[in-house]
Amino acid sequence: APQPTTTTRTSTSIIPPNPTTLTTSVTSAAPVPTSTSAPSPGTCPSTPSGLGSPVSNQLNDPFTFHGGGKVTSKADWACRQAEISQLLQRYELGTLPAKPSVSASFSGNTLSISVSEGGRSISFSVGISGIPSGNGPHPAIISFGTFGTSIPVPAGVATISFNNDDIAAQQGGSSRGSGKFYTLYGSSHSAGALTAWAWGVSRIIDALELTQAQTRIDPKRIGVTGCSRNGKGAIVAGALEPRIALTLPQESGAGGAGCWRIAAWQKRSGSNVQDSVQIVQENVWFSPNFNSYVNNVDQLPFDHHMLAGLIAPRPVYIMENVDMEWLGKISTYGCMGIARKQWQALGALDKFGYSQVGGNSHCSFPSSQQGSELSAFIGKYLLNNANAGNTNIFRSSQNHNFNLDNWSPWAVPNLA
Ligand code: MCU
Repeated sequence: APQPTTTTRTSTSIIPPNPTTLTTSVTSAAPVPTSTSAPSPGTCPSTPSGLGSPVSNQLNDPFTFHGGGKVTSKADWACRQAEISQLLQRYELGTLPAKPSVSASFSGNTLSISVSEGGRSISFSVGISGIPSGNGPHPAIISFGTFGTSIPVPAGVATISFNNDDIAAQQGGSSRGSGKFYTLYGSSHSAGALTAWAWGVSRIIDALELTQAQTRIDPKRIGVTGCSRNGKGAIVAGALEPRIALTLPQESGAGGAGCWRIAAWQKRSGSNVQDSVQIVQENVWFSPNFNSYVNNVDQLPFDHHMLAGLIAPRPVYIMENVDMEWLGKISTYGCMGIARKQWQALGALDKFGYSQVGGNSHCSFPSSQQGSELSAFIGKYLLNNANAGNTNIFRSSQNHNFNLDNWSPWAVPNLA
């Protein structure tokens, strides 16, 4: 595979054109992150407004704050994650609303969820199947899409079917602003469908916390999965909701496990990849705010290795495909190979899996990923079986000859 040339990869410190038009407000100190390693209030550096620098076609340094300071501890990392989340929301995903008021009831395998905010309310429900017998509490996997999950869920783990399209429609450009999320927050809310779905996943977990005695589901052992467009949903939900214990995106491709800059570089050399320019024309997965940046992704203060890094050090197992360039075979391999450095920094490589194989049709689960990979992740991180197998995985069935270090010219600190 082609590599970035040094001449086009060394631009640094270029101030983006018209920075004032890109700046909405000065953001004060980052909100206190909700991850388990959250530092005490007031300890995070403030995030300067604007896109910052450098503009670069290499992948951004996750270990340097937007204001320039270095990440040198776990507490810094939690601050940096909160900052990265804010930047992703500001320029790409749209705003994730604060927790609204939620009530829930469980009857006949249906969990009914009512949400209200600012005088408006909506309700939606999810089916829970395969709840094991016994008091538990038992783990569960939230599966995007109404037609069941495409990964095999083992006995002992329930499946929660999430009709994500009901929360935010994804029927092309005309579905912008449709769905229950927008009924609640208004059709011009900045959130794209991915953010709206992550909000829906959070409300399911709120509801599980309220009904644990009835559902017998453990809200602390919840996985999330989905394939393709719904795989993008799964990785964004894992990134934005720290209560997700295991993130399992399948064939999420561009806009999921793929990096914008890698796809843009491939596109420049004529490859038929899905890139930022095309994806915002195809569907409403992202905020309309992202449209201003899709033609020059090099100015973004993040890429999707940092979306994935919002999960670190929680466990993630990313399943991808080598058969179709459109699905981001190189952009997901490079992006996640570099994302992995965040788990490395945290001493948590046993919580990172990336596995890329071919020969299966899109979204059908290949058996080569089951026994020693998916089962190991679910066994260890949802079923609490420490001996479920190796979960330090980074592999592709193809050699892409892609130099991960050339794309990530920054040091990996030891934050463990
Ligand atoms: C990989 O996810 C998407 C892809 O981004 C789209 O370009 C294509 O139209 O659909 C894929 C998908 O969701 O397939 C089910």
